[in-house]
Amino acid sequence: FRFTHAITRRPAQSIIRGLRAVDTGNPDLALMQSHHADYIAALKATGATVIELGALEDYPDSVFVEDTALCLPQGAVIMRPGAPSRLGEAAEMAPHLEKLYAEIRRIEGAESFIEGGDILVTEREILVGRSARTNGEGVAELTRLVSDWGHTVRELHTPPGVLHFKTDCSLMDGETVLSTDRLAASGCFADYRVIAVAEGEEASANAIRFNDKVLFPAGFPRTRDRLVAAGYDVVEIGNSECAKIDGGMSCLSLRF
Ligand code: CIR
Repeated sequence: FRFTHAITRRPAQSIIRGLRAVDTGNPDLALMQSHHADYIAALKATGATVIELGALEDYPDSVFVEDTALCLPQGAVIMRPGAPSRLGEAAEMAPHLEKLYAEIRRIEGAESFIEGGDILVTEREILVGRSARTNGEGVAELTRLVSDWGHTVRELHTPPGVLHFKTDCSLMDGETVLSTDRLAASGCFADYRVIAVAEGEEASANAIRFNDKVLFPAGFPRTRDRLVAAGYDVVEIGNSECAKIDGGMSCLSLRF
């Protein structure tokens, strides 16, 4: 959760065609841009360098850069998003990571699909939830790619109907995760301290610990209060527009 860099991408006008499980109306671009600016300012306030990439109109969901790559200390792995409309976003990210990393590896198998939103990196292991976007072949290929970098991958299941593994959980520090009850009930965090998301506030499980701050979606006061009581410095960021297309705090950046 200590990072010197983040990569973000400006939302495109095509964001109104962003994928969503349930249609509750299109995001308002101007409001999303304002939330996005607040998000970037919060990252920078911790002292990190933020690389802000330009909008990609051909990819409505490209603001959600997290899904395109996994950034580890030893190198970066380019993902193969399982959403057909998002597959090309990974190739758009690769040249930027090539400038920053000595070693880049790629998920390449024609049957392998994996999105960064399904990957939670803790200080001990990499947890990957299979989902509608991430399959067993994708997890197996990632496992092979990172093993000689010293990483262990543990394969889990994203709860049914939940977009990504990290839709329902976030790393708060080396031993603590924020999680919904429906995900923690699977026992996947038995070796961690778990802070439970308040009932009815499941949409706040996707937050990020970034250096000394926790970036947390606005509008979930009971869960926010639990984090504050646990000693975290919580910064609330508006997420109403990203939420309409199933996006949250982690999706909006690559962190390394
Ligand atoms: C999608 O369905 O792919 C986007 N509308 C939302 C992606 C959210 N990304 C993430 O959780 N890492």
